Order: sequence, then structure tokens, then C-alpha cells
Amino acid sequence: MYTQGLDIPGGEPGAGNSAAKGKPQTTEPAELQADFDAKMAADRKIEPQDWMPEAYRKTLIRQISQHDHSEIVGMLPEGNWISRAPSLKRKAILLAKVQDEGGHGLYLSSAAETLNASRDDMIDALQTGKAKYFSIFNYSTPTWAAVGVIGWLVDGAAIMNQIPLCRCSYGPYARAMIRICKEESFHQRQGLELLLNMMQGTEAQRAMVQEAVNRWWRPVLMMFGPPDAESVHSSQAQAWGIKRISNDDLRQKFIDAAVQQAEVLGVGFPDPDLKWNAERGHHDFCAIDWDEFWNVVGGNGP
Ligand code: FAQ
Repeated sequence: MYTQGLDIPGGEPGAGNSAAKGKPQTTEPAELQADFDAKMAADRKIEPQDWMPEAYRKTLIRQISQHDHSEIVGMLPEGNWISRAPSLKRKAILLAKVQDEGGHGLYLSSAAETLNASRDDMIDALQTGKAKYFSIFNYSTPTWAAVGVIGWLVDGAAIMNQIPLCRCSYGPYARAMIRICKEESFHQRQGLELLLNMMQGTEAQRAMVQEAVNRWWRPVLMMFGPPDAESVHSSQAQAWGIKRISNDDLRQKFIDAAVQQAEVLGVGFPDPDLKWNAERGHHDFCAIDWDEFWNVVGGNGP
């Protein structure tokens, strides 16, 4: 596993960025741990110069670097469409969006570097398969409508997942997420607006939108990660204030919001079980194919 397998150079075991100012008052492990625990209990931020447990540091490097890789790999399916955008306006919007994703990758690499992770090691972990990137970016974009669906649903799911990360216990990650979320909301809006335009167009354009929604809906639901019962990192990440809301709860919030937006757009989702459950106060939806998810994560996707 990446958190255990990657030997990141620099810093004493358990230290943050030792080059930074503000040395701890004590070097006794029990006192350092007690100080860290007190910050967690008080919901205070951990900063690079603070002492932190080695497992906390490695968990953050795993998550932040995978997030970074997802932003960079996520540029590829949309980048393909820049030279084929149907108008100057759409081309300018798409160019700005793809550049933003590259910028997000840079903020995140910088946040990981404050934990003494080197960019070379992070890239190496990606290329040797130790580090992951979001499974969604393995799905293809054969039509212009897919570009709109990426904005509406993929960025929409990303925002749902990333807003709670603005309150992450690690300061540099939390602060990077605030700016990223602002930019992601432009990305989601441009996708929705692109699709609204197409839905007001010809029959063929409406069919193209529905076809793209049909292909992307289920993979988008997988973006939130495995079900809580199978999420190996969740309980520790929640105890450390890295993860604030569980995978399943975020997925449910996203579905409830997306159903309302689909009504405005005039598209349906390919799920016969999708219906409002008054007792739960949420929409029910059909089982997700987790074998497909793990296959795609393992490199055997489309
Ligand atoms: N794809 O125990 P958990 C964007 C892995 S991109 C692939 O639940 P955790 C830019 C997970 O890593 C959005 N693998 O793990 C854009 C772990 O494997 P590991 C990027 C996944 O960390 C948009 C294993 O499954 N956002 O916005 C996925 O507690 C549009 C067990 O999972 C982030 O990265 C997946 N979807 O929770 C660009 C958000 N999900 O590491 C262009 C930050 C899980 O043991 C167009 N990350 N896995 O080998 C997180 O919030 C968390 O890491 C989760 C997973 C929620 C993704």
C-alpha cells in the first residue's frame, strides 16, 4: 500500500517540515502525541512545522498526491476537445477550465511538499501503480455532450467531496481546497449551462446529452469511493479530521441534489430504482457495480 510502501526522504520520523519555524517545546514522544491529540480534540489545524504522527503524515501524502494526480489526469479527456469545441466561446471556457485543473494539481503538489513529499517520488508512485487517480477519468468522451456531463456531474461530485475537505485538519490542504472549490463551482456551472443549451437545441442534440448521461451516471457515483463498510481508510481519516463526511453520505447528498438538477435539464438517470423515499428523506438508488470500480482502478477499464 502506498502509505506503507513509499519511503519519503527528509524530516525526522514523525516530524512535519522540520525546516519550518516554530520548533516543538518538547521532544518527548508521549508529550508530542498528547499535544497533537489536544489539537485534534479542539479541532485546531495542524501546520507543517507541527509535530505529527508518521501515519497521519503518510495518510495525507497518499490522499493529497492521489488528488493531485486526479486533477492532472482529469485534464486529458477534456483537453482532447479544446481543438474541437463548437464555438469560440466554448473553446475559451474549456481552455480556462483545463488550465484551472492544472493549477489545482500545482496547489496540491505544493501542499504535499509541505509534508516533505517530493514531486519525483509522487510521480514515480503514480507511474509504478502505487498511487491511484480517480477511476472516472478512464471513461471516454466520444461526443461534445460528454464534456458537458463532466462539468455537470464529475465536477459536481468533486465539489460535494471537496467542500468538507476545506475543513480538513491539515492547514495547507484545507486552504488549497478553498480556492479549488471556488474554481470547481465555475466548472460545474459551465457544464450545466452547456447541457441546457444543447437541451434547447435539436432532437439529435437532446439525444446526445441523454446518451452521455446514461454512460457517465454510474461511474460518477463510484467517485465517492467504496461503500463505508469497505472503506479501509475512513475511520482513521475521520478520527484525524481529514475526512469529515463518509463516502456513502456524500454519495447520497450528491444523488439527492443531482435528481433536482436533472429535472431542470429535462434528462433522466439510467436507474429504475431511483425514487424518493419519504421515510429516509433521501432518494433510493440501485446497487453499484463495485467489481467494475475495482477493475477500472486496477487498470482494466474502458
Ligand atoms: N478512484 O478507504 P477509502 C477533480 C481508493 S478530481 C480511484 O474510502 P479514502 C478534478 C482509495 O484511494 C477529484 N480510487 O479511501 C477534475 C483507496 O485506495 P488506496 C479528485 C479510489 O482515501 C474534475 C481505496 O479506494 N478528488 O475534481 C476512488 O478514505 C473534472 C479505498 O478507499 C479527490 O481526490 C476513486 N474514485 O477515501 C478534473 C478528493 N475512491 O489509497 C477534470 C480527495 C477511493 O488504499 C474534470 N480524496 N479509491 O490505494 C478523498 O476525499 C478520499 O481519498 C476518497 C477515498 C473519498 C476519494
